[in-house]
Amino acid sequence: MARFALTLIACTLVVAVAATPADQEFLTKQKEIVKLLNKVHELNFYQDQATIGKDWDPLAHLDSYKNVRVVKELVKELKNGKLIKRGEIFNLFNEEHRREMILLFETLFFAKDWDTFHKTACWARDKINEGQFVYALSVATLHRADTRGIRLPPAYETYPHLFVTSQVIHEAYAAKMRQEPAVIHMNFTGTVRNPEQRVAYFGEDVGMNSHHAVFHMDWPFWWNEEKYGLTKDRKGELFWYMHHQLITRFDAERLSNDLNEVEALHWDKPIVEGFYPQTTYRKGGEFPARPDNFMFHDLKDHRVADLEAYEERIREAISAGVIFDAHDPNTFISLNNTEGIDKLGAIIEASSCSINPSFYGSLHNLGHIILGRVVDPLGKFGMPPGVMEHFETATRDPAFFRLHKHIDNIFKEHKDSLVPYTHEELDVEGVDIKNVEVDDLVTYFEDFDIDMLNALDDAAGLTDVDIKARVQRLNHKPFGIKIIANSAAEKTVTVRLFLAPKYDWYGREVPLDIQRWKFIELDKFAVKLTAGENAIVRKSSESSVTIPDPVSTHDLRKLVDDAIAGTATLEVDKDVRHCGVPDRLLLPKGKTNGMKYTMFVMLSDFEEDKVNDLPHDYEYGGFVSYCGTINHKYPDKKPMGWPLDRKICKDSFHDVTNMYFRDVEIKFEHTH
Ligand SMILES: *[C@@H]1O[C@H](CO)[C@@H](O)[C@H](O)[C@H]1NC(C)=O
Ligand SMILES: *[C@@H]1O[C@H](CO)[C@@H](O)[C@H](O)[C@H]1NC(C)=O
Ligand SMILES: [Cu+2]
Repeated sequence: MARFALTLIACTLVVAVAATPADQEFLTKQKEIVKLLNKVHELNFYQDQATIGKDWDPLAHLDSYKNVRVVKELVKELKNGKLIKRGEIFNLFNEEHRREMILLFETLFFAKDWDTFHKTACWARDKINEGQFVYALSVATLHRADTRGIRLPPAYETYPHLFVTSQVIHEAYAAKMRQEPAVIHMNFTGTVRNPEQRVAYFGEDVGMNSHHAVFHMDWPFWWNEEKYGLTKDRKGELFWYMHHQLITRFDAERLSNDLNEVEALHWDKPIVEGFYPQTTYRKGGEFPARPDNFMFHDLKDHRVADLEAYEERIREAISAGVIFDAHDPNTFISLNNTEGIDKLGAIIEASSCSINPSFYGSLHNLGHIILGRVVDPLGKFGMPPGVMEHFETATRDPAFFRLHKHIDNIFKEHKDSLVPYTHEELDVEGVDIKNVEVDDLVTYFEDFDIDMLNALDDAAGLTDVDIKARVQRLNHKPFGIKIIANSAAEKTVTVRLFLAPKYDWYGREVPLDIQRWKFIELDKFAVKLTAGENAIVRKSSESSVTIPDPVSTHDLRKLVDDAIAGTATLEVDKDVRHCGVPDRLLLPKGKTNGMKYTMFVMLSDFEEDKVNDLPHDYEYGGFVSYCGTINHKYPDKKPMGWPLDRKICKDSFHDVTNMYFRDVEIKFEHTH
C-alpha cells in the first residue's frame, strides 16, 4: 500500500500579501482625508484646509480637471443657490439630491492629480451639504487610483446620529455640558413585547450597518462605467448575492432566537411589523415611526401600481428566459446562462447598467423609497426620510429584510429555471475529501464603545470630553477548520465553505434542495494540493467574507501622526476597502444548548475558476466573496453561491468525492 506523506498547508504562511509600509506621500493623503471628515456638520476646524478651500477657484484651474463641463455646472449651481444647503438631510434616493451629489463626485473624481483633488475637497468641505460631501468624497477616495488603500474613518464615527438612539444623543449632550467623560449604555430599539427585538442585535449592529453602507459606495447604482472608465465586474450579480447572504444570515439569527424565517413582503398586503426607530436626525427631527399593519400608499411621484407592473414584467422575463433590450425592441437578451443573473440584478436594483430601465423600472430602489415614506406618502406632515432611505440605517427596520426576501425570491425563480449542475460539472477527478475537523463553535455577546465626539456640536467654552456609547454585539471565539483531502496529483483547488441551519422552525430536518438556498458562505480560498494526503488548515480570522474591526478615528489619527514622525508604521494594502461583514458576525448566534447546522465543503479545480494570472493565494484585500474587488475582475469564474445556487438534481450530488457534508453545533454562551 502506498503511504501518503501528510502535507500541512497553513494558509497564513504562503499568502501573497499586498500590504506595504506607507510612505510620507501616502501618509499626508491619509491625514488630509481624515481631517476633511472631521465634524462635518460644522465648518472646517482645520485652518490650513479652510484657507486652501477659500482660495481655490475651480473655474480658474479648469485644465486641472478631466471633465470641464461638470466642474462648471457644479460651480454655477452653487453660485445660483440651486444645491441643497448645509444642514439639510441628504437622501441618495432623491433624484435631485443625487444629481447634485454626482456633480460633486465627478468634480472630485475627474481632478487630474492629488493636489487638485485635495484643493477641490477643501473647497467643497465648507460650501456643500455635508451629507453630499461625505458620500461623494468617500466614493471618490475609494475609486481614485491615487487614493487607493486610504482608510476612511468608520461611518458610525463620522455620522453617529445614524447609528445610535436619540436617548444616547441626549445623554451625551448632558455629559458634555457637565464636561464629564461618560459611557452611555445603549439598548436596542423596541421592548420584550416585540418579538423582532430578539434579532435587533443583528439589524442594528454598527458594523453590519457600515458594511451595508460601504457596499453601496463600492457598487453605487448610479455608477457610469463608460464615463468613469472603470468597469464594475458582475455588479448586478453581486447586488443579488450580497443581499441574499444578508437574508440567509438574518434567518439563521432568527432561528437561533426561536423566530420563524422572515416573510417576504407583498405590495398589496399590510406590513405587519411596525417600527419605531428611536433615532433622530442631527437637524430635521426624528426618523418617522410606522405603526403595525400599515398598507403601502402611492407617493406624490411614484405609484404602487408602477411597482407591481415592473415586477410583473421582470417575472415574465424570467419565465420567458429573455429580457427586452431598450435600444431595439426586436432584440431579446437570453437569461439562460451564467451571466443571466448579472443582467437581472442590474434590472432589479436598477443600476445604470440596466438594459431597459424604462420598461423594467427600478424595483429595489422604489421599494426602499415607498417603504421609507409609507407613513407620510404625500408629504403632508413634512416628515424627514425614513430609515429605509439611507443605507446606513435601512437594516434596522425588519421591513428591510422582508423587502429583500421578496426580491430574493424573484432571483430564486430565475435560478430555479436553469438546468441543474451535472455530476460531471461538480466532480473533480482524483480529489477526495476524507474528513473535515472543526473546532468548537462558541458565540457570546460583548461590549463595544462608539466614540460620540462627532455627534455633538461644539459650544463656545466647552472642550471635547471623552463620551462613548456602549452597545452589545455578537462575537464568536476564534476557530479553525482542518480539511483532510487526498489528491491523485499536484493540483490547485478552490475551497468553498458554507453553513446552514439543519432544522427549520418547526423542528423538521430541511431537505438539501430547500436548504441550499439558506447556506451562509463562510469562506472561499485557493490552495495547492500535493499528490497524496493533505491537511488544509484555515482560521476563522482569514475568512474571505469578513473584515476586522476598523481602526477608530482617534487611533487612526494617532497612527498616522506617529507614522509621519517615524515612530510607527502604517501598512497599506491597495486592494483593501471597507466593505465586508464584521469578523464577529461570521457565525450565527446558535443556542445555549447548542444548535445544529450543516457544514458544506466543496473543492473545485482552480484552473477552471481563475480569471487572471495572479497567484492562487493573491489576497485581493481579503474579503472578496460579498464585496468583489475594485481593481480586478471578480476572482472566481463560477456563479456566486456555486454549486448551491441551482436546483439540486438528486443524483448529481451523489458520489462527488470532492464535496463533504457534516453536522456542526453552535453554542451560545451567556457572558453576564
Ligand atoms: C436601557 O435600558 C435600561 C433598563 O431598561 C434603562 O435603565 C436605561 O436608561 C436604558 N438606556 C438608554 C440609553 O435608553
Ligand atoms: C437553457 O440552456 C440549456 C443549455 O445550456 C438548455 O439545455 C435548456 O433547454 C435551455 N432552457 C431553456 C428554457 O431554453
Ligand atoms: Cu442594500
